[in-house]
Amino acid sequence: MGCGSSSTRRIMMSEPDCLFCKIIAGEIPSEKVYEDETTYAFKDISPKAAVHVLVVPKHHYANVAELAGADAAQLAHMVQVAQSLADDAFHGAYRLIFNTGRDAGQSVFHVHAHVLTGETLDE
Ligand code: D5M
Repeated sequence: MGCGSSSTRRIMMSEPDCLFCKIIAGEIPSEKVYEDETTYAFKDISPKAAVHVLVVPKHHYANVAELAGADAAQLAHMVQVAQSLADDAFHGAYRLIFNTGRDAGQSVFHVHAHVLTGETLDE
């Protein structure tokens, strides 16, 4: 599959009503900052830091637990992408957030890593 994200070839699954699947497909515009075979990253529309990027797998998973169970290599690859973005933006310092479940603030049910960087963050 390449990019070190998975040892087995996986068919990319998308959900017809998923906002992030539509962004990945280019059906809804986004400010792309990174893309490879398995992973897409774009600026959050409502940034909470100087640099706020969402890193998403192209394959649709509802949340990080589902992703971790199905493709741990993809999850590790997303962390590597986040690290690389923060290396460029802010000497490798960043906050990585996976909101999981509506009561924890998840509003889009296609797993995404919030990467907050580009400035010193409040504790
Ligand atoms: O995070 C969902 C995030 O997705 C939230 O920070 C806003 C962002 N969002 C929503 N729509 C868009 C578009 N169209 N472009 C870029 N960013 C977007 P959650 O953890 O699910 O609350």
